[in-house]
Amino acid sequence: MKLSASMMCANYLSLGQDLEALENSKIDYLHIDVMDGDFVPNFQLGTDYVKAIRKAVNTPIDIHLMVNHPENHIGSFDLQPGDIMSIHQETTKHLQRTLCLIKERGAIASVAINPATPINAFDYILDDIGIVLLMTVNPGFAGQKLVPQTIQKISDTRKYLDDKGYSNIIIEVDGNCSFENVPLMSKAGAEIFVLGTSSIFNRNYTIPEAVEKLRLDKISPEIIL
Ligand code: S6P
Ligand code: MG
Repeated sequence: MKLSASMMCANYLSLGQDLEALENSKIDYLHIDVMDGDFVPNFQLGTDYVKAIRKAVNTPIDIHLMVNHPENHIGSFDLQPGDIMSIHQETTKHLQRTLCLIKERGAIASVAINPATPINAFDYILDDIGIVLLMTVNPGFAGQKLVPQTIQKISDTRKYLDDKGYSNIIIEVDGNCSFENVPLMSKAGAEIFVLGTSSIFNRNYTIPEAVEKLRLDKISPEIIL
């Protein structure tokens, strides 16, 4: 299980403290949502934000581009080996070409799809990606409720990938990854979880408490067995 902190849910007024807590809690990725007010009805983080975060911490960065025509913007981002960059299948006519641009920059290329986009969107690009990002809410906002049928979609995707011989491709999930939903998503086959207001940026827990709870809740079924 890998944990990716959704930075649009961090406290902007004490960002340094949140970053320190995330690094001390050994969070695996910092998830940076980039929104263009066009593909999604919201504006969020940009290229300077990525640069600033990069200077502050060593944690790999997981950039989620929710922008139309991502092919025009890959070069604007500070990408390092080990980072993830996800682009939405719905946003480009040049999916395979754009994935190659990401790989050329040394990052792990990933394709994201909305809850209603069928998983055959991944056909013919499986050699070009390391990760698929399944949206478990409609993209644009934090604090939304899970689209319930996406749990089945996670299982269907795992089977689809395995049947095609791509067991190496990892499933990341984004949206309402709560303490209750993460074990269900994990059981269905998800391995990277984007964590926002439902868990690590939840007022009832500190960041280290939430991270510990997520890791324990995930392993507790095995302990019981
Ligand atoms: C949503 C965005 C996400 C959210 C995250 C928030 O469009 O891509 O990364 O920031 O899902 O988490 P939560 O727990 O508030 O749903
Ligand atoms: Mg996201």
